Amino acid sequence: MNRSHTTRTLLATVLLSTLGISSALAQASDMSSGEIRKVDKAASKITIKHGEIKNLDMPPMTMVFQVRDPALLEKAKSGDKVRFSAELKDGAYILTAVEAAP
Ligand SMILES: [Cu+2]
Repeated sequence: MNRSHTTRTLLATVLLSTLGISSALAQASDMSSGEIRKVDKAASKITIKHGEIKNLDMPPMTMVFQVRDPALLEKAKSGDKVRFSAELKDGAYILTAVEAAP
């Protein structure tokens, strides 16, 4: 009885750490590359000419993203080459992270 409990606990631990690793990898690969074309602070929107966005299954294009984090709006400048993450929420494309392209 003790042994099987230990085995189950071990399995759960292995499973959890595997999930943790794969979600970290998923986050890293969810970054897409692009170039900022326009920052509209009043409307909290940023236009990005982007490459393929794998997690959104989107081909390269130039489009407008909504921004919920004011810090992103402050940092972003037209012409910046960036890596970014975006998500589809309530029918809107939201920019969730932006960093300078390596
Ligand atoms: Cu797009």
